[in-house]
Amino acid sequence: MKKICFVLCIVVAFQSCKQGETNKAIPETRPNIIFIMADDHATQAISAYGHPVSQLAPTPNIDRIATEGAIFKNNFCTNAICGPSRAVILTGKHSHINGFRMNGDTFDGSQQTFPKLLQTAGYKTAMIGKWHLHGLPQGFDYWNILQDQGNYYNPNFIKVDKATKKVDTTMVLGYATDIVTEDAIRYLNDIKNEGQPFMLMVQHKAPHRNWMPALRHLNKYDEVKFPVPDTYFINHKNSTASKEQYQTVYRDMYEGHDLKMTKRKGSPELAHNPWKTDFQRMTPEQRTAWNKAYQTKNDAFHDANLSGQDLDIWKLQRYLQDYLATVSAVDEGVGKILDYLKANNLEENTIVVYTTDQGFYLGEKGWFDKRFMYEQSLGMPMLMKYPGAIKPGTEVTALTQNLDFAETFLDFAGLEIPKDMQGKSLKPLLAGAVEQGDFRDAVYYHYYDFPAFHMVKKMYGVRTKRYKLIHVYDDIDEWELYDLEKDPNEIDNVINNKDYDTIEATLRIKLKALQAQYHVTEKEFERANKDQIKRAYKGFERLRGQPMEAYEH
Ligand code: SGN
Ligand code: CA
Repeated sequence: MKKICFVLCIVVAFQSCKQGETNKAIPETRPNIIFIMADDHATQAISAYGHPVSQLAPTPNIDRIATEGAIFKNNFCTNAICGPSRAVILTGKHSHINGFRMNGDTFDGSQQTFPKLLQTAGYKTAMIGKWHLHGLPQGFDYWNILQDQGNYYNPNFIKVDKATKKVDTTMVLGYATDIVTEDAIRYLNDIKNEGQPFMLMVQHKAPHRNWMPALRHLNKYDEVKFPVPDTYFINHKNSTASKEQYQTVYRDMYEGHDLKMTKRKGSPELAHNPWKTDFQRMTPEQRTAWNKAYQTKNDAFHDANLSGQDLDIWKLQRYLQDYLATVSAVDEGVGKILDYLKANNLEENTIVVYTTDQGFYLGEKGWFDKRFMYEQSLGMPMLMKYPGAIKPGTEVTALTQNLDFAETFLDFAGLEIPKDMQGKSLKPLLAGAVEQGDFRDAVYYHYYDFPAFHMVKKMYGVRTKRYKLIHVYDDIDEWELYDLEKDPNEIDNVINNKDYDTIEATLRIKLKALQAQYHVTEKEFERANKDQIKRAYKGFERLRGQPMEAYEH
């Protein structure tokens, strides 16, 4: 007994000495950081931003972050696609510097990231949910990630097995958003008394395609009619890239996989199901509840016998009902985390961020998905609260980016921002030490993933407070110029309008200056092989509007 007591005393003494040292080097006020990121969550679907769609499907918990802290009204991504945005967030560097330009790339995990820097400085670091960078996370004490894109129902998670210390992939029963939230809360509970600040990344799969709501939300928006965007049936006469995309709701969504359409009940033609993986993952109970909800709605759809634009609008309604129902579980999860912080006295000293990897189209221009440099996908919702430093109700109108997140967290943690990071800390802005208009005069963008899913061509450009200049290249070579004040829907490409010649010239100079500032070289503008492009168009053409046999019932 004496011996045990002696060993215990030594351990306690050693630990308090270790903590004492840490505390001396870094002040105790270092905030905890909880970074919550959804996947493809449009600004239009967060009620704090006020868009009419979100008013019919409010997000009261996410909105709490805005009410208690700051809402960013002009936050943008540098490259509107999943993996690249995540790599920018981790490194504070543009895609061409961190090396992750498109989804198929592999993230060089050995490079500097903000979680690694926080970990070295004594933070406990964790990453739970969608990772999507290929390769395993580095710089985290704990991680538990969804395999690949992740599945909504009974998803596979990859983590290090505690007993064997080996990396293990296991199917976890339940709904992805809930599992991620629960693991985040369990983690917080495990570490809250360890005396170290923490940085936790909670990264949901929802509301990513194919928008499968939780069972409790399957009927949530059945009765809601969402507004049809003015541009839903636009003809894209001023933009070849817009004309040649494959992400139009009424042309490209798969009837089964995306729209959950089924044949009329009792129909004999329900056998073939190329998208059955999601469905097959479900338990019999889940599948029964799912079938019941959708078959009832689908029978009503068949009775209505819709065609033409009525059918196109019905598809938009089905898309939005499902998309927003998947958002509901995310919002509930955010509420649980906020409640946990409050109940455990962690609220005062914890920064909470809510964002997503990039914006998304909810029918604007007829589209779903992202990739383009237009407002819906270039824009990224961003909310941040920190009672110690951010005044409730703060509105940030400065041009900010996902490129700034790493720098901001390091700054709040009292660490030096490495010189090779390319963004700027948002801390002075939030403290009112910098005028909103002085923070940044333009943002730089570059999307590379072509030819690929949705066939959105490569493009780069510059956006200032009022104007946007885009160069679309690869199998075409086209410039687009928009006056966001006069034409917020970006349908009037004024590149050939003489009245804008001076503005265009100024934007071209700005674009060159940004490319020089961010060390962009000629090799970033390589074009794809022509045959490869042709083959891709053919391949994706075959996939357009896959028929409803896709879901078997
Ligand atoms: C999947 C989706 C696409 C989506 C990409 C990239 N198709 O391929 O619609 O653009 O992911 O999304 S699906 O039918 O498989 O859902 S990202 O968020 O990972 O960048
Ligand atoms: Ca995404």
